[in-house]
Amino acid sequence: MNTKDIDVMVISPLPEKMLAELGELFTLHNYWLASDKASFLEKTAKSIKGVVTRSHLGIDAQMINSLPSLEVISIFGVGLDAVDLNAARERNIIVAHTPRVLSECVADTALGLMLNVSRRFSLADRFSRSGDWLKAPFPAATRMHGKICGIAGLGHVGHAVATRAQAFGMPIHYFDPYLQDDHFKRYPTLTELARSCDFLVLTLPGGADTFRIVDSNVLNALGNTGFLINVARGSIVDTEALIAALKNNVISGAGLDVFEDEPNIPAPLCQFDNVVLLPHLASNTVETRQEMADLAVNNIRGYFESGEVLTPAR
Ligand code: 8YV
Repeated sequence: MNTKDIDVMVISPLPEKMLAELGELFTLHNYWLASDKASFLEKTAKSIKGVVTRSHLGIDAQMINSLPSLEVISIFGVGLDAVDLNAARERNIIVAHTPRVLSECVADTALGLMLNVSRRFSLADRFSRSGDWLKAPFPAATRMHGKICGIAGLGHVGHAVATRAQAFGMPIHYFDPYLQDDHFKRYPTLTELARSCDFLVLTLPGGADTFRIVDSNVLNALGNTGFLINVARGSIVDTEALIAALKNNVISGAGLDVFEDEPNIPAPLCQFDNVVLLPHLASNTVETRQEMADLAVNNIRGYFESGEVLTPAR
């Protein structure tokens, strides 16, 4: 089926190859490139039938409602927290995203952060480069294997973290309000999970239900031998509470791939030697980004060719 006369708007930058593929399939309108967004919308809004956007930028109700012909939103990414799903539902607009294809890479990153904060690899790298090794040996760090891995959110990513942590001999404890897996020890609250574990790994979805649920109570429960790992969304953690906890040695350290106001990282976080900071790279490998791109393109193509997307948001 020829889809070339269908108008599709791209809201955020996308991988070059993916953009080229979309450009071959549809008439593309690159909102993200427009310097005057208002006049761009005035000219194009009426005819736009499909939107492609990245998960952490999403699409809000105002934008959805400014596109009267919109039928489908394809998200490059799994997170739905930045998409106004209610506004889409009200108009029967289909929303698709890219679950599963990125779970393994995100879990790899979680394990990398766990090892890095406990064994202090980033700090040791700075220590080695600076010549400090010539002055004194690097101090002993904390063992990871055998410690308790607490997973908040036992979806695909949470399970992939569990598989890896088990290979390190780590018992798995978890908190998930909806999902259950009897192989692992379940806790009814996040605070109880934090109290029980050595590494608290966040793999929950972002959004109103999880907004800043990692607060000072949870951090106190994690305690001064515990590490916080966030590969989910910055919004899940109360950043001020985390900074205070690090300042007062309430927790032992943190490994963070995501932040409340990305790409802005609060300056105090950069001061701590027991914190490892990453620029939201968990899914960012060549292979996984290609699989995400293929799925996001096939979702929007599938919708216009057969009326169905492969991986709808539920
Ligand atoms: C990306 C993500 O960094 O899929 C998600 O929800 O957060 C990541 O994979 C990115 O937003 C992809 O667009």
